[in-house]
Amino acid sequence: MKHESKFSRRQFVAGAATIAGSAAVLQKLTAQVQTPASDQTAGSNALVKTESNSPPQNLPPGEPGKDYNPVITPNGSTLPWKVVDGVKVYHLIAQEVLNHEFAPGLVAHCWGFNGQVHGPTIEAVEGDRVRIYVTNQLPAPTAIHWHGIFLPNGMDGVSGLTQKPIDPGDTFKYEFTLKQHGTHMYHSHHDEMTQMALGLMGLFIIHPRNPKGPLPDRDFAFLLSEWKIVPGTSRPDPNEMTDFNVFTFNAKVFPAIAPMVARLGQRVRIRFSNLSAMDHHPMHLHGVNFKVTGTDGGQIPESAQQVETTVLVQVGSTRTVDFVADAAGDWPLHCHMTHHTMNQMGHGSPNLIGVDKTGFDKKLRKFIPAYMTMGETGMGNMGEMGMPAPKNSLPMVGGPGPFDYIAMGGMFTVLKVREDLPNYEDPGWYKHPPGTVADMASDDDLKRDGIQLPKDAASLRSSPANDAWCGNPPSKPQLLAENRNR
Ligand SMILES: [Cu+2]
Repeated sequence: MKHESKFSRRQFVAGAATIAGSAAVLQKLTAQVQTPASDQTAGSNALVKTESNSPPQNLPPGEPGKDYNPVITPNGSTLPWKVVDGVKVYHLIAQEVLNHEFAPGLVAHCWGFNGQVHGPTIEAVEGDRVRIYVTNQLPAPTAIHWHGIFLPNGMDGVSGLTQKPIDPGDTFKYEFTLKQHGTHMYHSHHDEMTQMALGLMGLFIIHPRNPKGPLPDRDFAFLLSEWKIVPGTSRPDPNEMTDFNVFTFNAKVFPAIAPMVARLGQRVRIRFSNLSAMDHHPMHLHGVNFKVTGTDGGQIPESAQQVETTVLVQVGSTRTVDFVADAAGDWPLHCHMTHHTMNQMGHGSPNLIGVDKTGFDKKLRKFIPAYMTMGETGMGNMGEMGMPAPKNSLPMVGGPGPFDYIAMGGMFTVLKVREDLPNYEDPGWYKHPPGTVADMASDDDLKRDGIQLPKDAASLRSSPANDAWCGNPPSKPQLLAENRNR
C-alpha cells in the first residue's frame, strides 16, 4: 500500500479547500411519480429442486436469438464460447487487471478474469453441457465456485474441500450439465476475503430451455460490490471490514455506469447479484413497479411474486425483477442506502451541518486568501466544485445532469425509456413534454392556491450563490458511460 494520508479526503475538503467561486448550487434531481406498470409475469412457474434434478440431460446447445435473448451486462461483456462435440466450452483466465477504471479519475490494480473487472458474464441455457477451463495467472492459488448451480460435488469449486487449489500457472477443468435456470454467479472460493475484495467474481446466467411466458425484450444484469480504496492509493484493501468507500455496479461507479435503454412498452428484466463483502443493497427503481420473479435459488412461484419498487439484495444472493417499461423518461436505479450512492469523500469527515463558519473563514483568509470552509449545508456540492483533491480519487458525488449537477455517485444509474429509439445507444437526456417538469411556483400560483410563505423565504431565495457554478462548470460533462456494451 502506498502512503495512507493522515487526513481523509473529506477533512482535506472541509479544512483546506481553497476556491475562488461562491458556494452551493441547489440540486434539482427531479423524480416524477408515475402510475404503476401493468401486471406482467415472466418465464415459467417455479422450478423446484426436485424438478430441476430430473434434468433435461445434454440437450443440444441453446442458441442466442432462438432459445434466448442474450443478457446485457452494462459496462461488461459476455464470455465467448464454442461448441465441441455438443459441449459449450468456455475459458476463464484469472489474472491481475492493472488500472481498472471505476470512473474517470479513479483507477486501481485489481484481480479479474480475461482482462476484465469483474469477469465476463457466462451465459448458457438449461440443459446445456458446459466445460469451463480456469487458468490461474495470479500470484496465488485460487478456485472458482459456481454459486447456486446444481452440479456434482467435486465441481463445486471449494478449495480444500471439493478440489485442490489451482496453483499459479495451472489450468483446471470444470464440467457439468445445467439442470436449472436462473441468475447465478461465479467467484473465488480460496482466500475469499482477499480474492473477492480484489474482484475475482462474475455473473453466470442460465436461460430456461422452454420458457412459458414471453421472453424479456431487454435483459440487464448487474453484479453489486464494494471496495475500500484509500484516496491516493491504487490497491483495494481486502482487510477493510466496515468502512467501504467505492460501491459498484459491474465494477463501475456513477457517472461511469452505462444507462439501461428500453423502448416504451418493452418487457424489461433486471438481475441483481450481490457479492459485496459486508453490505446488503436495497435496489430501488423509479417510475414503475416490478415483480420479484427469481433468486439464486430459482424462479419464485407466481403466487409469491411480490410487487415492489425496492428489492433487498443480500450478500451472496441474487434477485431478478421483471416489469413493463410503460413510462417514458429518465428513471433512476440506485441503492437506497444513501452512503452507497456516494464515492470516496463520503466517509470519515467532520459534521459541519449548521456550523457558522463566518468568523473562522475570516481569520483563516488572513493566511489563505481564498479559503472557504465547506459542508455546513451538506455535501451536495462536493462533486462539482473542481477543488484540489488527492490524486487518483473521486469526488463524492456524481456528474452533470440536464437540469443541474446530479448529487449522487456510487450505485446509481438511469433507466432510459423512450417511445422512439432507432437503436439502443444512449439517447441522451429525456425531453419532457411541456408542463410536466416541476419548477419554481409563480406568484400567480401561490396567490391562487393561498400558499403562505414563511417570512424569510424570499431572502433565502435571493442568494445569487444558489444559481451559480462554483468555479468553472465541468469542461467535460461525464454523463453516463460511453463504454457500454449495447
Ligand atoms: Cu447499497
